[in-house]
Amino acid sequence: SSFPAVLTCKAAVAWGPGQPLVIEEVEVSPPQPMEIRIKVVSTSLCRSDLSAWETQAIFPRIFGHEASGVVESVGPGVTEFSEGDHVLTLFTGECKTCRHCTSGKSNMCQVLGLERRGVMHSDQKTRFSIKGKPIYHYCAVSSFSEYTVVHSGCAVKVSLAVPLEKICLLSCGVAAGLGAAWNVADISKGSTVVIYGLGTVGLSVAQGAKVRGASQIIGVDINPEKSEIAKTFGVTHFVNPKECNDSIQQVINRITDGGADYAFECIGDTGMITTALQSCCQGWGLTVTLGVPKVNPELTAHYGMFLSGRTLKGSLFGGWKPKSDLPSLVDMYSKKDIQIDEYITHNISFEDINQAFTLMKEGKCLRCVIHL
Ligand code: COD
Ligand code: ZN
Repeated sequence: SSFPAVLTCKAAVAWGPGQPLVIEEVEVSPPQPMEIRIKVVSTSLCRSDLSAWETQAIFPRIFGHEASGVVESVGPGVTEFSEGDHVLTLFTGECKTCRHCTSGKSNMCQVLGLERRGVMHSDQKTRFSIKGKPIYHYCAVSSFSEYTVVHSGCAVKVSLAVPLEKICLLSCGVAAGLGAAWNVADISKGSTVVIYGLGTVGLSVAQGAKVRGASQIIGVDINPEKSEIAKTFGVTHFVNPKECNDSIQQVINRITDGGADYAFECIGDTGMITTALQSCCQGWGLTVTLGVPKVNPELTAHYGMFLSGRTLKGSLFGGWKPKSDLPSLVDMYSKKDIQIDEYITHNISFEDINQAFTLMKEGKCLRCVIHL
């Protein structure tokens, strides 16, 4: 096909922190070497988009990193994708050649890892502009746009048979939670699990624990409305810290006879990591962190926590190697081995994208899928 040209499309632009997004006409450059341009089909709002929109300083910007779409054109050197392929975007990529990608131990790609400056990995420039003025990216994905450009290592091809408007959730939240349960913690049958924060990420840890046959799955959340929906994903006990007279760790230690086998932090609050450590058992208790803290990134924990044999383990994207591993999760979904649809509490049209931000701020949704 002929060399792709600049195109113009609608994108939801954030002009400043916390300011409602504005649907604007943006210019999207052609894919550069080893990049692809994607027509976004569906994208969901993740808590990290909301946090970055509220707290970061890089503007104007196009958020969105949990998305599915169809390849519109490919840049020079791309052989892995062609026009019409169905893809999921990857907020942390996989180059398959760096030390981490070849280690067999890590998904922290050194070339295409989490991008924090709002530009493309290859040239530190943007592929979006309005009248020549650059519009910054988010996590090198920026899916709140009808078209976006990503590095070919930041997308994965998926079967044409699965519905793109559902599997976009595998691009971040659902996969992150399942991976934390299966890859990072490797939950064993009959074990006890406590999960702090019952958003899509925490409830995906719950689903992962249920699939592994955990005997108790305790969910902790300050939003009482999470109690009912949590059962759908396998949560057996719901604890609301606001309704406890004792400390949360005391409550968990009582329910589990001395602490859970595994604790997961899915709130993004470093104080909760200490509580999580205190609520897993001596000897082998494992605390896994998934959340990115918005404030106070430093941890405090008594050394006794570790002296008594507990472990604290960090993770990004559930330890999945995104390109190598996501197709198998898509297969599991098509065989109904994992649930995704149940996390979609709202379907929203692109023009109404700000509603998704409001719903998430108010704690009234799990995932809002935005249809472009
Ligand atoms: N105690 C108990 N529950 C709480 C508390 C508290 N103090 N504060 C908030 N909660 C609950 C909320 O009521 C809510 O139910 C839940 O915690 C958080 O859920 P959501 O829906 O807001 O967020 P998620 O599930 O989409 O994501 C939460 C993370 C913190 C995991 C997320 O923001 C994050 O950091 N993502 C992973 C990091 C990452 O990979 N980032 C790169 C791209 S995402
Ligand atoms: Zn995310």
